[in-house]
Amino acid sequence: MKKRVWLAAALLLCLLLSSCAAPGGEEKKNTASIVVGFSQLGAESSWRIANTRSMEEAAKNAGYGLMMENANQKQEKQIDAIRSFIAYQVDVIVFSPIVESGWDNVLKEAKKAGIPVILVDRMVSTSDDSLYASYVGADFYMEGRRAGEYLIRKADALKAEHMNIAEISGTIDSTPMRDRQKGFMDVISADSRFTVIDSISGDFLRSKGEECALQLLEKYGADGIDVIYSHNDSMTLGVLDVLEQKGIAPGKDILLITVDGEKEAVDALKKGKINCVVQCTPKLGEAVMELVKNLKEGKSVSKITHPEEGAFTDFDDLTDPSVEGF
Ligand code: GZL
Repeated sequence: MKKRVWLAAALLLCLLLSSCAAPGGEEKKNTASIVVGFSQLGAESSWRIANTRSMEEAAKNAGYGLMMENANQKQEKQIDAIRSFIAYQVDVIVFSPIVESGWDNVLKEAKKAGIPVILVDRMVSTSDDSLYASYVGADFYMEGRRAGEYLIRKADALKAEHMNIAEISGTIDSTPMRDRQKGFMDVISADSRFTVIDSISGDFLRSKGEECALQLLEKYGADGIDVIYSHNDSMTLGVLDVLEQKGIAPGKDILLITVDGEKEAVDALKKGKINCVVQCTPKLGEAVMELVKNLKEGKSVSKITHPEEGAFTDFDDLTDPSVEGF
């Protein structure tokens, strides 16, 4: 009798185990078998940290494996990471190129290995756009235009006859730096009220934003600068600290225009210390993983995907709950 009971239990166990391997189990196994190699350029700003978090959460929610390498602002480390993803034969390579140039060779290696590449956040400059399947990220040119359009509106409201503008740019040769500068200049350069007196790079870093502010104040004095246009909040917050240390009222004595939309910057806007925060969402992870899914299913994908973005300014009702940072 006992033997028969054991036998029945063993049979039941086999049936249970085999049902676990049923379609549900296979589906779970299949999606978990998709591995994404992600080369993140660094952790230089709150934007970047939020972007990394978005990628990690989206991969987890999709059930994909994520191999992430942080390049700490070094292009050569990104190239090494991409090569390791090729050697590992990941399903898709995703990366945020720290600068636009110098990627053709490694992207040709990925293409030869038959591994699709998705660009997230930043673009590459290449004559062969078959080297990447898709780009997901902001339209930085429009962000720059929004900054310029705000300044024209502000100059009108202040009835300003002339304004000296100092630009603190992001990482040289990066897509956000190039296009935020071009968009801004395309809007303001025809307006004789504005003179861009200087443009120096703060590399998207808060510490370098502070250094740039000290350098500009040393060179032009507080009275020689009416507006600072800074390519990201981290640098702007560094500028804001320096202005306050020097007894200069940010947002009043010197207008501050910034890009990203992190919470600390939006809070400063609400306190009147920053005048315009152009939004640039870091939450790109879901869009990237949707592209991964479509690529693996052999579906065609759009070459470029821009998220919806806008700007918060001191013309807005800043008590509105929708005015918030990431
Ligand atoms: C923009 C992103 C920029 C952010 C910075 O999409 O590439 O890099 O504006 C970040 O904060 O360092």
